[in-house]
Amino acid sequence: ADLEERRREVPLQAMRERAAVAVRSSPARDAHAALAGGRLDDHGIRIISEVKRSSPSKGALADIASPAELARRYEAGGASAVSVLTERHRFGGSLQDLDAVRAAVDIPVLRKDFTVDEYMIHEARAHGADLILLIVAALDDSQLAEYLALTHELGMNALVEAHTVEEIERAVAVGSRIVGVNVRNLKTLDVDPRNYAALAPNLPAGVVRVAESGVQGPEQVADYARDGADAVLVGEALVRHGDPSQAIRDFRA
Ligand code: IGP
Repeated sequence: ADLEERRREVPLQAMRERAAVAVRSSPARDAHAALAGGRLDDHGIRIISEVKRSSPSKGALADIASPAELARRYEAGGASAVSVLTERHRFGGSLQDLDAVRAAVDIPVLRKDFTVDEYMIHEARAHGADLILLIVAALDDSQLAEYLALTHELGMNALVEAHTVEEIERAVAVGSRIVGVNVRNLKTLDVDPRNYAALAPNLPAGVVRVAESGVQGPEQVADYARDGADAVLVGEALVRHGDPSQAIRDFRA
């Protein structure tokens, strides 16, 4: 169902209560710890593996019969987190997909959607999300600060997504702890992995650095790692791969 419909069914105050129940019964998993680089005995870069049925630029990507099974394969391959698209119209996702994935794995789960208000943040936590997406380009500074604070209050982390130097600066200024650089141009939808190297020097030490989009194979993952990314978010290449566990092992080799 769409946001307006969901709001009628479960109004804000009721959703707040559901989130509060979830905070007590099923606290958020620490996505920041899962994505931060550093452990010497661990190899390679962290992978955030996405459950993505379709996209506006490519249409249908994969017929995912069981998001839970796919997420279990991601986890078995060594993924550090799972991203689940919950937006319906453009990405074919749902909150049911989020519920199913959260119940299937032990790693942190990202609710991937266009967060536009407080309601969606409570809703994410009520559905088990450990991490939410905040897109800098879609929010003003006070919304960004407010939504980040609420996310942290609910025990979650936010992946704060930027596309430009200015957006990185705005993300950092409000205290983001995990910043993603999406190499997809939002206007043209063109993907250029070189954008990561160009923008990454603007990410201060201390934030977890995530490279988003544009991974076709191990080569791009290695490039992002060399350019200092702690983690990389991969969708299409994994949902299209016949053996997603092996794909992740290859990415991290
Ligand atoms: C994954 P790709 O090229 O591996 O499928 O990209 C991810 O970066 C992409 O799904 C994404 C996205 C978003 C989707 C990044 N930011 C915001 C929806 C909304």
